[in-house]
Amino acid sequence: MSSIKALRARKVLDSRGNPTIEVDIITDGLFRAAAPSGASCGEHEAVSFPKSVDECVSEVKDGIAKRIVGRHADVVEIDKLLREIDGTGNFSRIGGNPAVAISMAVAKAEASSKGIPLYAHVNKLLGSFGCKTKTGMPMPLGNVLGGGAHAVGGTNIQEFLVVSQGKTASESVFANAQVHKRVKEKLMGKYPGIAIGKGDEGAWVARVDDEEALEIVSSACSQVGDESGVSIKPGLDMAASELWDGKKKKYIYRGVERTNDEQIDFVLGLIEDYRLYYVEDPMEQNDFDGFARLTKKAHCLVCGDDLFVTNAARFSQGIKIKAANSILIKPNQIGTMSDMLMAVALAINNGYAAVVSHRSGETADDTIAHIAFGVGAQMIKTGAVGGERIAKLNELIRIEEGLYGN
Ligand code: 2PG
Ligand code: MG
Repeated sequence: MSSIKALRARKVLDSRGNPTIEVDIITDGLFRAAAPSGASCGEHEAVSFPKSVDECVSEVKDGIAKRIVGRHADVVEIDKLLREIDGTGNFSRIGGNPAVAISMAVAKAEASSKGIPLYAHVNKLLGSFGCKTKTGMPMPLGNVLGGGAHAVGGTNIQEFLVVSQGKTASESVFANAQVHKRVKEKLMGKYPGIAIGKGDEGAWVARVDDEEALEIVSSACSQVGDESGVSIKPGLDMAASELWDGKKKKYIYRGVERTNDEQIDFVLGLIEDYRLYYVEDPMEQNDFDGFARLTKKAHCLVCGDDLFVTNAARFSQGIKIKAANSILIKPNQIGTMSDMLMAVALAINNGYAAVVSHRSGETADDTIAHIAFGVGAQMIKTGAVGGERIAKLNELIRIEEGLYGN
């Protein structure tokens, strides 16, 4: 195992133009990682930046680096140290984003010291957390149309998603991009003259209502599926916490308010009518019971994002009552590779589908492609187009090429 000779940190841009942190770990080489940021953050997530990004970066350079330099590039040990330095349980002192950037960069250095790709190292680490599983190519889950917290003037529902299963990573990735294109053509055809923009993740944004949006996305999926021979299905991230009004105890849509029971019926109706493959966060982040009631009746994957926040303790609570059948895995929600892998291990050992995910604010960092392949996740949610999104999608194509040669 190599030792850490230096740690550098800096403030860099994310895809929304906001500042985030990038970290270099120097051993025999230079290993770099950058943290993403969410817009629709769960209230139980690690605190990404408790102070300004400048202050957090200075703390890493002036204080935390001194505790890390000289140690082995051993991600599990460094993760423990980060938790100890922070001491709060949710990174509200040093920040989940500085922590995750350090953790991911150390994991890369450790993989290199072992002479294996990052994904292979991730797979071994997962084994050490009690989950022996194979690596495997995830299906890309891409956001093609949206609104909510990611776009002003779009749909109520945050993300209209598409998942493709081609024979190769390349086929799947290109199928999603094709659906993205087709959705624009359909919007332009149906509403000539309508203003169409793009949201934070590169999904199209237009002033259409939720069911119309689903109509357009699901017909684009079947058309492109028929033309390409790839299996393509629609899905949703409802990001229901953003719709929830805790005082009224209702979900507030433009022109409609829904009680808990009405929300469950509404989502179940959408699942049936549009044969949805996947629904994320259909209920607000504290409604374990609503999630469980919906999951019992839903014939599709029901995924907890803001509900579980990649947190093994919250996830265990959900597993007990079958609150979902899938979990979103976002490394910066929990702050370290080790904690993230604990959540993945729980998922796989309990038959939950793991979906490794980007954030709406991203950089060109491609670590999640290795995580998703390394743990053999069912899906990787990382957009369909756009520089910071294709950084991950193209890395999947490279990983596949490395496996089989080309
Ligand atoms: C989500 C994500 C990513 P954000 O809700 O799943 O699509 O959005 O990063 O804004 O939380
Ligand atoms: Mg979500």
